[in-house]
Amino acid sequence: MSDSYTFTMIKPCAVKSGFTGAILADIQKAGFGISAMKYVRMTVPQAESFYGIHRERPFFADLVRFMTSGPIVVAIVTRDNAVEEYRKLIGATNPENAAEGTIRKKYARNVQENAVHGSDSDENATVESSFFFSQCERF
Ligand code: 3AN
Repeated sequence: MSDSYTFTMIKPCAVKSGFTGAILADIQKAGFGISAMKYVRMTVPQAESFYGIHRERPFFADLVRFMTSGPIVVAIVTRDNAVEEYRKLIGATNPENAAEGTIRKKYARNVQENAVHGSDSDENATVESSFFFSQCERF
């Protein structure tokens, strides 16, 4: 599918470590375009809502604390087969299991502080993109 998109976040750990530029370069080198991007700090209610699907998981409170601990970069990136290709580029959720050369292998600290987010389906890419971007912020 050409012109498909996915939603991504560069998480607080990676922003704090100064990896934003390198991660954006990896994303562009892998053939993705950027159709929306901004720098934000989520509030606790926003993070609880964004990660609502994980509300019952034992790591939920920690995840919300971490994701609100500092600014993040949110973006919509485009490519053919964007959701799947982006998940390949970032690697497994736990960096210990992430393939060599993937963004999480290179920049993640652990399963929670795992550098980046990527939507897991076209449906979630739509929901997550709309969570952060209005129509006039998307190009
Ligand atoms: P992914 O981001 O690879 O789609 P999800 O959706 O299962 O992974 O998890 C969302 C986020 O929750 C992860 N990116 C990570 O920060 C955190 N997370 C997932 N599993 C764990 C875990 N076992 N312990 C701590 N944090 C976790």
